[in-house]
Amino acid sequence: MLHSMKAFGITAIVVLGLGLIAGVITWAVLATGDRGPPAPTPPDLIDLDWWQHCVLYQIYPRSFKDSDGDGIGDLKGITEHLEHFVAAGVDAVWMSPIFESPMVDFGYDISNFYEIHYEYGTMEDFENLLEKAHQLGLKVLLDFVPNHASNESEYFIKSEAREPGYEDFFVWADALPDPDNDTNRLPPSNWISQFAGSAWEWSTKRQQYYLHQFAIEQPDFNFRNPDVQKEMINIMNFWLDKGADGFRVDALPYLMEADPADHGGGYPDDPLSGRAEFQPGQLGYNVPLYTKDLLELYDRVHEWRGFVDSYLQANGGDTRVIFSEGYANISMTMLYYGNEDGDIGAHFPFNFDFISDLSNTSTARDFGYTILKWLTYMPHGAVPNWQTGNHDNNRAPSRFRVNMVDGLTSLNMLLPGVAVTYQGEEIGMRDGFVSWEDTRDVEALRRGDNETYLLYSRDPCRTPYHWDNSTNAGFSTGNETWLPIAEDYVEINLAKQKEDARSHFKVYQALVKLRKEKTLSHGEYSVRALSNRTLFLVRYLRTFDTIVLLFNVSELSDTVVLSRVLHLELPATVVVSSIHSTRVAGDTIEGETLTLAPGEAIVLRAKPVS
Ligand SMILES: *[C@@H]1O[C@H](CO)[C@@H](O)[C@H](O)[C@H]1NC(C)=O
Ligand SMILES: *[C@@H]1O[C@H](CO)[C@@H](O)[C@H](O)[C@H]1NC(C)=O
Ligand SMILES: *[C@@H]1O[C@H](CO)[C@@H](O)[C@H](O)[C@H]1NC(C)=O
Ligand SMILES: *[C@@H]1O[C@H](CO)[C@@H](O)[C@H](O)[C@H]1NC(C)=O
Ligand SMILES: [Ca+2]
Ligand SMILES: [Ca+2]
Repeated sequence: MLHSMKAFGITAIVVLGLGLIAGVITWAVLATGDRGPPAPTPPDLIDLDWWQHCVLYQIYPRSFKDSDGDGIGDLKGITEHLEHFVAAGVDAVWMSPIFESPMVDFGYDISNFYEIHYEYGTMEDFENLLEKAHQLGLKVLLDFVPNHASNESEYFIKSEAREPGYEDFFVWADALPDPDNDTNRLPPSNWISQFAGSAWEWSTKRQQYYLHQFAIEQPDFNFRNPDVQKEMINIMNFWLDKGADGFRVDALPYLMEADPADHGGGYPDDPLSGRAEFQPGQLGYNVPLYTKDLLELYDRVHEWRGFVDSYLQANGGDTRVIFSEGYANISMTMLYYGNEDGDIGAHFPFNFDFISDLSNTSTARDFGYTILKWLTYMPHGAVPNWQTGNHDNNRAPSRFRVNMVDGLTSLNMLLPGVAVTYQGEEIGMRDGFVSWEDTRDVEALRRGDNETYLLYSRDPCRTPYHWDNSTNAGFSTGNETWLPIAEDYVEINLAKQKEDARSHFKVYQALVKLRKEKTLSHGEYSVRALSNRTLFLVRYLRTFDTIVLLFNVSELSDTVVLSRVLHLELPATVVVSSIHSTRVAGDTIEGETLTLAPGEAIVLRAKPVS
């Protein structure tokens, strides 16, 4: 299967092999701090493909920019502001779903996979967006949501009506009899939806249950049906033909469920977790043995990778990519890269470890451990990626501490591989407060009540982008916005940060610029905790300057001994520092010790290792 990918695998292996091909050639080194033209690329450093070291920015279209005053972000708003990505130094954007949808789950419930949602604009608006983005040198990825459709999609309506060709498009099953009550019916299994309650919903029309791993309005496709598999390829093909550069693929761990054929014709119950803190019907009550991480789902990912690779071969142009989304443990996550049989999967699975494994109580040792976890488990030759937030989780400055913003951006930008930015992170946006009355997120509404909703709500990280300090933060000229604007927009906004001498945005820009150096695109890395409070990340590549990040992740100041930082030869020069640091770019660091304030991060340029 998928022979066309082999070439990619080999390229990636060579690229990530990086392993300092033992001092092959010595290049003239430019003096630190006095930089002339960039050193030429040694012939043995392979050119990376566009995605392998890109800065990838997630746009949440509903909250990016409203062009027509209805309080909802839209495609024209994005198109008008594409220059922002160029100014920031972003290479590629991916947009949360823009397709026709009843918006129960804000676009993750798609009713027509081939149309643009009317609140976001028209197909022409999308084509204009794509054209301008490409002119500006930006790649544009779409969100592909294969697990489910909206129950208002033609697919579901036809399937519910048992129209030939669609009858088995979704996962339908008969009710089970209730042994205690002849007139009652029971769902086919005890499976629980991600948004709480049974994952099975009764259809009066069809007199059967259908499966929905997410909301009742999001019936799961039946991936055991070859027609469904074909339709997914058709959808991808349609958007690649439009010019999309690839896909972020949604919710993959839930793609497939146990096959009744393997279980005597019925759907097996998930085992109970036995955890007393969960009530029946609450996520966590069951262990999702039959509903999550099924090995067969990876075959679909391999197939999609094969499709985008063959599309490239047939149509030329730049590589079309697949970045997979799924919250799973490290071994199941790594399988998205491919398996040991040589079936290559996604270009990479998104790395959520900064979100799932770390918080404001994490020490520098926890940070080091988490970073090395991914790099340790990742298959040889694969491309890592990093991110500290997205549209499903509280924003990083709110989960960690606000004085850590620049340090987190530094880690993201200086670690090997792809740096992912969630809309607003480049200016250090924090969670907005969203009252119960203003709550729109289906997960908060279905899992929580007016007391507990903030435990589940994804609204706080989705409040509109802060362009400036004008009404509605410059997001919209309307009287109302679909979610409230976070109150701190007067202080935290892009226009101000462009003016201020030091700002998160300027730190972001400086880091993106630094990323272009060969040390960061091609170099080796070392990550280590110097104490519970401070960690270092060193990037080095023989005759290229060594780049060192020191980051105090704690609430207390910390004095570190610089001779313990691998490959750091003093004096070194500050290139970037967090905005509250007393050090500024150009400062020389030469003492034996260095004291870092709480949350402080500094990035140093030092002599090459050879
Ligand atoms: C979709 O599901 C919701 C919730 O059960 C229901 O109210 C609505 O009528 C359904 N729509 C269709 C077209 O079946
Ligand atoms: C039996 O089930 C029916 C339908 O769900 C319900 O209306 C009825 O109250 C149940 N009877 C008993 C004794 O629980
Ligand atoms: C990850 O989950 C899978 C199945 O969900 C399980 O078989 C495996 O042991 C887990 N691995 C780790 C490292 O926890
Ligand atoms: C971490 O954040 C939570 C709220 O998100 C807060 O209650 C707690 O005090 C914080 N802990 C530390 C050590 O900062
Ligand atoms: Ca609008
Ligand atoms: Ca599924």
